[in-house]
Amino acid sequence: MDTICALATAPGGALGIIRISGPQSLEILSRIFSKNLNDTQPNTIHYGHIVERVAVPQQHTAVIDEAMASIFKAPHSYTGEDSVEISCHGSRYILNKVLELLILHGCRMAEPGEFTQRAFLNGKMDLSQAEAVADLIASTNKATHDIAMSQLRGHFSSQLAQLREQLLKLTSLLELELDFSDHEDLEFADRTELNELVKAINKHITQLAHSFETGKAIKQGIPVAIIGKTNVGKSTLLNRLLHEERAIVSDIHGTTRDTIEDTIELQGVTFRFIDTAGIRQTTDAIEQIGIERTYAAIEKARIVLWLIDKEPSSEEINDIIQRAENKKLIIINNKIDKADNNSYNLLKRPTIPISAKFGTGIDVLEQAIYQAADIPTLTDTDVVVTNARHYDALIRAQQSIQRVIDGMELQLSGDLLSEDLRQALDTLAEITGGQITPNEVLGNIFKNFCVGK
Ligand SMILES: Nc1nc2c(ncn2[C@@H]2O[C@H](COP(=O)(O)OP(=O)(O)OP(=O)(O)O)[C@@H](O)[C@H]2O)c(=O)[nH]1
Ligand SMILES: [Mg+2]
Repeated sequence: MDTICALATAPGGALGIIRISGPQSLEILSRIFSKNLNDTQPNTIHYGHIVERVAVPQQHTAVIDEAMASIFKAPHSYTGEDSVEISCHGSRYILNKVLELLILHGCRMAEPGEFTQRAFLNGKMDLSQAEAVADLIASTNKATHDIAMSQLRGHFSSQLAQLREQLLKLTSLLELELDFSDHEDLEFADRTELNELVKAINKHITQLAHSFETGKAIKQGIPVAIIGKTNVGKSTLLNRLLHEERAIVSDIHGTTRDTIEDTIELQGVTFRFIDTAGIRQTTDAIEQIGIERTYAAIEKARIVLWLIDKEPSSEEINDIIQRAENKKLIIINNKIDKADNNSYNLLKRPTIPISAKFGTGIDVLEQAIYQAADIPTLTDTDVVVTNARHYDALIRAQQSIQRVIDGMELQLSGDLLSEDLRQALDTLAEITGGQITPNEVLGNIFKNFCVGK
């Protein structure tokens, strides 16, 4: 392992932090620091100067900055290696100069995520925890923060460890069965315990895989489509929810032709609102494409806000209710400031009365949207899968377990089931990187990290 360095903070602040990690950390630091810190105690902080020792035209020492150096020694550091954090002033010139000096004296610029990759390779964390570091840095609200924190603290890893234990137990029970099958009188082993165990494992994996739907929505923002006929006030509502004039509003029917998306936070959860082209019969080819996109937006949405400003026809009601099947449908009665008619005979469903234009009823609507999202109240040990790589592995593990269940129903013998069990174990181990992880997988995981983490 060589010694790497990188800027860990965004340049331009009052202070900047430069990180160094690797066996030569202290040696290289000492070459650019006013004190020799080669044999210093770990977990100490030292005040001094970053210096450039110049030989030509005459020997002198240029002071680059005042700085503090924090010293960590293997294995008690983030990466598990000897490491240093230099904090100095945040000037781009100073930070570049320090990096330049470090490289001159033997450091290499770190790749994105390389510090965390080293932490993984040195056993400081497993792969799912390393991924949680990136999620934590990217978290923008309480929900994404809580999930990343739970994963970083190893709650997902310990559930996987528990599954592993159970799978190993299952394997050994099957082996036991094989041993016994030498005795003729024990030909048909009692598989009650095996059955219960495999079903419990299946249930647990399925639960984890299912949480991905919520996890993905929380991470990317819960998609909410705003739909309805032309001119009912969809774009006005979008603007109202976003507190900005995002979409064009006019009294001309068919103003919005393409979908418009933007996100807001409600009670610590990100929602992605999609304003759509109003639904009507049209001969305009472009508007028709827009309406197709409206239907696609409904399909992708988790929540559908259907705006009306008068009694919808039974045709419209049937159409929307059919399209929004399996979605949370919220029917909104807009333009109540006009108060022409609020009595609906055909639509036998509750509506939320609002005036998008004047802001009436928006609080109630926001509350209804939040509730429709059905975000579980997460405790800090709850596990929600947010990573597609983990989801993929869980699904494959679940398929292996399903084959075990099917095999057991067919009374297959243990040696025929063990291959699928092994596969389930291996697949789950991919998540934590418990078995050798191919370099390209590691590369893919860490390339999206920031440099310096
Ligand atoms: N009085 C009143 N007018 C509203 C209200 N909401 C929207 N409007 C008006 O209704 C007209 C249409 O509003 P938009 O927001 O453009 O309607 P839309 O549903 O996006 O229409 P399309 O994009 O054509 O499908 C505009 O003149 C708005 O000012 C409301 O709550 N009360
Ligand atoms: Mg519009």
